[in-house]
Amino acid sequence: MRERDIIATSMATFSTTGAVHSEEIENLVSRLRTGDVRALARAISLVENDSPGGAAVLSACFPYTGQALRIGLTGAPGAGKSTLVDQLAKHYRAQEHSVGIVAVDPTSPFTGGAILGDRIRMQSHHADPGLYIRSMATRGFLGGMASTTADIASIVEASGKTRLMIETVGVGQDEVDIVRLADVTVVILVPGLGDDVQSIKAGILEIADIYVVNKSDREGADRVEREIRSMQSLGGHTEGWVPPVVRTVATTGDGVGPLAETIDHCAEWLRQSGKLEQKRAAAWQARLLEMIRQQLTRELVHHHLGAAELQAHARAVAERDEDPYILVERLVRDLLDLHRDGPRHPSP
Ligand SMILES: Nc1nc2c(ncn2[C@@H]2O[C@H](COP(=O)(O)OP(=O)(O)OP(=O)(O)O)[C@@H](O)[C@H]2O)c(=O)[nH]1
Ligand SMILES: [Mg+2]
Repeated sequence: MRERDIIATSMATFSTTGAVHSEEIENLVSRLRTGDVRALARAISLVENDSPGGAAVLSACFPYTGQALRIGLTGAPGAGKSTLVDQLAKHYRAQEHSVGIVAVDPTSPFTGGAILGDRIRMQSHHADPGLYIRSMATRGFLGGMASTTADIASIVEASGKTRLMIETVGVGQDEVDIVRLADVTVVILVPGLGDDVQSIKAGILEIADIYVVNKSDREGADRVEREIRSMQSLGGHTEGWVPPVVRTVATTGDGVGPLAETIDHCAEWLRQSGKLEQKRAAAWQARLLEMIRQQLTRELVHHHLGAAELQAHARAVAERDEDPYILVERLVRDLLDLHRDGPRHPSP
């Protein structure tokens, strides 16, 4: 199929709902495929704001995803993630890769927030069409952080990027979920934060494919590396892979070449061993569940649970006039019944 036909086919499903101007979306996705940065930004906004065209955009982008290598990078605030991501981007650009960066949680006190930081970063790459950086605020997404990040990453990838980096702060549950979107996960540690390694031990054991000791120009890099090694005796998260430790100085670029090689090596190992497929399927399983949850909520809100009704129910439940368990069951059953009898799914 020609590219336009592929996009048109995925559009057809959505145009029947009448909610989307399919031609406009088709046009938008064709444009972002040719590297039009404004089209890319607009497509992302549609999804980020949960606009009616969002699902259609994602569906039209979907056939063009799955080829890029997705690298997740996480670490404490100020660990040097953005600096390192920039260096990796530079490295990949020199290798003729096109690069997309999605930075999540820009609210760190260290850099005054990524809004400022990323604007500065954007400037230094300003004229490079092979690099796209998008930072996401952490305000309440209907679909949850991980799901929205995944969607945005897909759109960026569909624009033809072959290396996709997802940068997140910290190692909380949200980050673990986000990082699950990645093929290869890099956990960044730095010397001089006391028992930092110990305190985030559980989280990083679960997700790290590669450890980076950044700020290795500082004292204490040896100790961090030793701590990582001693934790590793407890076992890694992917069977058959012992996460390597790479030292870097992101500000000078020292160690960035070896880090890129280690990432490639890990990706190759994942591919060869069949673990990459497993990882991606597991990520999709979590995402599908999340998407179903989202869609049900949307339908519910759309059909018979407006803000006013929700508020009325909430008040009634708080005053013990209504049983929430029975209520929720009824709402969902009504929704399903509605669809069974409705025009979109006629009963046999
Ligand atoms: N000495 C030294 N400083 C570094 C190194 N890498 C980064 N820095 C500095 O550390 C500070 C934080 O770097 P960022 O790249 O903004 O760190 P980040 O992890 O992205 O920070 P947040 O996004 O705010 O969490 C900056 O002042 C960097 O210049 C390094 O290897 N050595
Ligand atoms: Mg940063």
